[in-house]
Amino acid sequence: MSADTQKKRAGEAAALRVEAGMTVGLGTGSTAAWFVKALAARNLADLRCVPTSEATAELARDLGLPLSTLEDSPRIDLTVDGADEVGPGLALIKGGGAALLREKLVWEASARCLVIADAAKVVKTLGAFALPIEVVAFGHKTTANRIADVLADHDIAMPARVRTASPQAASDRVASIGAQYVRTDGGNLIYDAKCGAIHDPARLADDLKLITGVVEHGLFLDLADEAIIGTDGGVDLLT
Ligand code: ABF
Repeated sequence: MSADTQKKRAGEAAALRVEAGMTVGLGTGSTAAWFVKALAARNLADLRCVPTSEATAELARDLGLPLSTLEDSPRIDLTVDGADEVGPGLALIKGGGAALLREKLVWEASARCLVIADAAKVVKTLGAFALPIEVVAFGHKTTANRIADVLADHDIAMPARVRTASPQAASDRVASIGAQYVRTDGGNLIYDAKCGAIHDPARLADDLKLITGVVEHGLFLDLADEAIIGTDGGVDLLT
């Protein structure tokens, strides 16, 4: 069975957790897209939906879901979102979709957070997936040097690399410095750190946040309440 079928199963199972009248955080990525589609199909009354990216906002709008903002809906009942890795204790790596900052802001405003993923996302140790780190564009190369120093303190030798758009996308844009860089909805850059294995996620998370120029990182720790994992046989629940 394909990963996409597993993602669809997880997304559809998560949509059944939403009740009429709820304020719902809508995640970003292909798994979250299955959730958004299934939620729209339920036609629940009096929903308020807070998207975690412009891409999700567009999808939700096209499907007729009523959108709100974090400013207008600061208390969210349930957020459903994907992840790049689901580790022990529901520690996550997120940010492959370059939406980690808005995602984390929505997650932290939520009473409950539900992760949805295909089976391959479940890992014993975080870090095989490169850790996304959101960095302000101004002076980003000097910030990258400071990130490298912190990674070295965590025995991670590989330097983080700035995420670039596909060559085709880059060539399609007006040639200007930085045009080839992936930009987040907030206009920042993403650096991806190939950590290999992260043995102390909490310490790494704290150290990264202390770096001037780092806005946020993709370690989501103590934020997920439950995970619905799509499998070939159906769905598994992790708490
Ligand atoms: C988003 O979902 C990101 O944080 C994460 O990178 C992505 C996972 O993508 P997909 O669901 O397409 O595998 O929330």
